[in-house]
Amino acid sequence: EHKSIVIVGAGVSGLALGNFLLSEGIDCVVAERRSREYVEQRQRAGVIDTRAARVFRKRGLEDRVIGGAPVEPRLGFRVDGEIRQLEFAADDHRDGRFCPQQVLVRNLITVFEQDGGDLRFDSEVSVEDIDGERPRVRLSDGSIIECDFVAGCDGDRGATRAAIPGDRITRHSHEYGYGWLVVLADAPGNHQAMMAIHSRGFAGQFARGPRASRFYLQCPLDDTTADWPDERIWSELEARFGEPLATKGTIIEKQVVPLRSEVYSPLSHGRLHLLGDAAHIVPPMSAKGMNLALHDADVFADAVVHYYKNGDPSLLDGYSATRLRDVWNYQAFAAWWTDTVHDAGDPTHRGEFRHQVARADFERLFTSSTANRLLGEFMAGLN
Ligand code: RFL
Repeated sequence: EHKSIVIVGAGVSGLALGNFLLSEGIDCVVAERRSREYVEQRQRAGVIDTRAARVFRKRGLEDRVIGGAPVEPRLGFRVDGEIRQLEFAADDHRDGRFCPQQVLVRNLITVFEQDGGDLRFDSEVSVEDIDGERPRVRLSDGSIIECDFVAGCDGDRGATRAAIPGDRITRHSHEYGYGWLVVLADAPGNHQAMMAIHSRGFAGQFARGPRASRFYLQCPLDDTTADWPDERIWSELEARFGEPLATKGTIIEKQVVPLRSEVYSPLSHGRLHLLGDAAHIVPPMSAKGMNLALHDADVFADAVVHYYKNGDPSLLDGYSATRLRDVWNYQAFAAWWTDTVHDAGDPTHRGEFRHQVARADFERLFTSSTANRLLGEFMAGLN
């Protein structure tokens, strides 16, 4: 069996890429290790930024793929219990959508299959000969697919990046030194986004569709979920927000995640190209993980189309450098924004100097239209 492109992983980047290539008539297959049910129910991100939404519009897929309410051009803060609304230029945010990741994923699967795409669930992939002219992909049922290029869209723990010899790829990483208790609950919020800057630590509530919320609580890296019984979660959220929660609901899921940034370089090796979490990780405070994955898929799809339509590999050859420029720009934003909202509240983690600097950075967003505009641009993906 031969395909032009084998896409490993049916997450956001793999499914978006599959749809982009299919709509251009390029023959591809998406192979996913997990079951369809598992992939369709995996709840993570919630915001499609303006840039990513415009990618779907440009490719004629906006109406079929994107759901959810428009992103409101404001963030609600509680700073030591005081209500502070941060407003952004509405134009930059008009096209963004509050769309839970699993809704986007389900829609991408539906559209791909309706349009005749080849999508194989329960197919764990390993890759061979990525250096050669004809890379091969082996599926868990024993079948082998030969291809021109492999798109590694298999996330942080996938098989494709692991197939690159260690001396041909470098991992650049940064640990922020704190974690988040990440909670998913059946609890609608009053706001799309509410965040607490507080001496007890950062807290956030972000809508995930009309009925569910993601809650985040800054916590020490060595905390475990055993340290966080449900009652402690609710009382700590209320202490940091300085007000009662609209609804508490049922906690569906909780986990402790360390906040970190990671970039791999280069993103291409032979005929393998990495996209999404396989290529880079951003801390969740930036809300860019899903969006960078979509931006990667857009740029990579253009490079592939250019190669097949014009016989010109230059965009594919430049894929890594093009994306790394953009990825570092968003890592810079993610690192600054993550440290700012944590240090502005918590003076203990990095000391009084960092605390005061972060407060100054945070206050400037309310007093300087230039600073405000820059944050708004990053949030919209337009910088
Ligand atoms: P995905 O979505 O993880 O998909 C990778 C897929 O590859 C499959 N796979 C394999 N398939 C075949 N063979 C193999 N050998 C395979 N190995 C793995 C996996 O089963 C999976 O289906 O990666 P992708 O496409 O790169 O997309 C990245 C995004 O999913 C990720 O960046 C975001 O979810 C990150 N993220 C957030 N991003 C945002 O933009 N905004 C947010 O608010 C946000 N919140 C979050 C998040 C991630 C979270 N995690 C990871 C726990 C909140 C959480 C809690």
